[in-house]
Amino acid sequence: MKVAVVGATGMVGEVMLKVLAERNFPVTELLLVASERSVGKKLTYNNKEYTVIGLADAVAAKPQIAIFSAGGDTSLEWAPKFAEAGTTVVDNSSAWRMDPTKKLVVPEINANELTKDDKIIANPNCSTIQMVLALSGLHKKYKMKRVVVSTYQSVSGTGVKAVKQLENEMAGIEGDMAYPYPINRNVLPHCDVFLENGYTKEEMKLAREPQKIFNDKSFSVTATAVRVPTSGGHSEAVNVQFENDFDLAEVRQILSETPGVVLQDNTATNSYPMPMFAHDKDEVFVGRLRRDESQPNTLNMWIVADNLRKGAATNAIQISEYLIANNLV
Ligand code: A2P
Ligand code: 11C
Repeated sequence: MKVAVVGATGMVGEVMLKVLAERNFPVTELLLVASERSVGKKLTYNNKEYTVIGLADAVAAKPQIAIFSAGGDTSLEWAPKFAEAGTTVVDNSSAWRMDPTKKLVVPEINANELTKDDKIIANPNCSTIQMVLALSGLHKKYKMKRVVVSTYQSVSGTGVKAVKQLENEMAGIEGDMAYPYPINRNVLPHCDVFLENGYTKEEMKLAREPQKIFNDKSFSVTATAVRVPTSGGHSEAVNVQFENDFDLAEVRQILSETPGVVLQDNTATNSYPMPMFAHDKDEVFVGRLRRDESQPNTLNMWIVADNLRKGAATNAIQISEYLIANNLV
């Protein structure tokens, strides 16, 4: 496969290169693409040095797959140009996710919707991916009615500038701020921009994307997204009400059989998911399972994943692997 990684110099791009190499992705030719600022820069993949190229040269090279993580504006402008040239784009930005003509894919849930005609495929938001994957088997069995999610999102979700802000604050160094307030020793109820309805864009991604991924509008999601001073790994407290009652032992069984999910739930041994365990892992970790005693058919759970891996790079690469395995590129 001739593969382009667009945004190769970024935080997600770096993890994409690592994951592609780890999974022995069938790369025969690799194009590393970034902004004009980075053209000529050298990057390493599988112990080999590559020179970063610009977008126009990458389109002209007609890769079979282009995996994008270069922001929404870059995707809006350039993904159609790649598609026009015959390249299948897997895009990690929010640009195409809610476009009704584009698929929004978590491979374990809905990769079977993909066809050869899908030339721009959207990767969901990181906090959405881990939540829907953990809920997928339970939704099938008990049918979700309503989900209330509160997130505890790491600074790596915002990008390099935010990681630097946390590091500077921890070291007592003054520097550029990615957030309107300090993040060290603080918690910001503010991920992404505020919208007219009072929610943040991140909260609305969590509210809207799951219905599209499950192709099911019969349940609703409401979210509060919060930034916490962890460097990597997003955590989520999820309260889910089902149409049908459940048995906790069966819930555990379903979760332990859900592909990509790891059950980590033993209060006797203080075993529960945490960002420090999820770091550099591709799985979604689930624990603190307990019945909500305040209303029927309702479960409380705690979900953690590495937001740069399953939340971004790994999911996009799994989509690409599915395309190849099913002769869709
Ligand atoms: P560059 O490093 O040249 O700015 P992050 O989200 O970690 O900031 O990374 C964003 C990625 O998207 C980087 O690789 C960045 O490249 C790339 N990028 C940003 N803007 C553009 C653009 N206009 N054209 C191409 N790549 C872009
Ligand atoms: C965060 N979820 O942690 C964001 C980062 O829509 O892909 C990814 C933004 C997106 O703030």
